[in-house]
Amino acid sequence: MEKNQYLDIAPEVAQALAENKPVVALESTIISHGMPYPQNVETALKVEQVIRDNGAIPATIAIIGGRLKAGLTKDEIEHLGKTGYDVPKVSRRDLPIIIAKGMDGATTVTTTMIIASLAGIQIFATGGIGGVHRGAETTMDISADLEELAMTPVMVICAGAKSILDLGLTLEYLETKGVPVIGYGTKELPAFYTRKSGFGVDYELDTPLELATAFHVKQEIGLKGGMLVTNPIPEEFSMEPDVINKAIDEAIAQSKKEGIHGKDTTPFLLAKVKEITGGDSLDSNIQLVYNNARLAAKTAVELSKLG
Ligand code: PSU
Ligand code: MN
Repeated sequence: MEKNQYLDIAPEVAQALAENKPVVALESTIISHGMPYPQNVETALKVEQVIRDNGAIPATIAIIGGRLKAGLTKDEIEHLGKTGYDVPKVSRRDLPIIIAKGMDGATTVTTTMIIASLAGIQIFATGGIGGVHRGAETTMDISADLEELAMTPVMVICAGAKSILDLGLTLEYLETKGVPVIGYGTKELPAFYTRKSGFGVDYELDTPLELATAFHVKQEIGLKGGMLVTNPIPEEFSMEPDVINKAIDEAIAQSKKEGIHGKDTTPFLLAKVKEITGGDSLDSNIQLVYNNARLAAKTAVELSKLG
């Protein structure tokens, strides 16, 4: 693979890719904007270990000093976690400026997919994706994550999307863009903190081999874009739908009142939900990330065998 002049692939990741060994990408907005310090750093390091324990090499992705990094050091992860909200959240439109200015940046699902793809990594595990926001018919607030899934050949394994979004419209958008939405062991879209949302997915697949095969076929027939795998939070860590939905409604009301918009909307809503629900939602959030990392590693192992 031709190396991009702005890209640094960590030696261990580069070696795994050269030997066609399984690699899993991880995002960094979840570290800087998704969780408080020090839990964010602890989780980011442990999720890498979970990937190793399941037979793959982790590549946490971020922008450090204007360099696109596929694979971070412990110190770089610590830096992003400690700096938190002061690290810019970087989506597709922000990327050239952050690089040109030599800045640090936390990558969203969108930019993690872009950098993973530049590095030659095909599988990416995270918590939740962005989507069509509630009220998008007037605000037009639709995450760039959906367009990226339509364009960039990376499988994203998440726990569904939070109902801070309009889940029905998010699914419609993905359908229009030709992005397969897979339920792992379920026919229903999970809603991050809960296993169910009331919305159906396109297909249920039940093993890492099935996931890898479907993604492999998509590449082989030359279809551009990725695939979205939604993996329900394990039962024992899932939250009461009433509790979480009430918190989300409150958070949305608060964001309207404060006139929050643009790239601040998602981090604001996530922080508010966490504030309202206390430590419970953080615990669930951490556990579902580990659960997605396990599935991503196993799927990467199968994909590497398909060649
Ligand atoms: N949704 C979550 N947790 C997150 C995010 C979204 O449940 O951490 C982050 C991801 O990095 C995602 C980004 O790609 O927010 C989407 O932001 P926006 O809606 O501004 O596109
Ligand atoms: Mn937005």
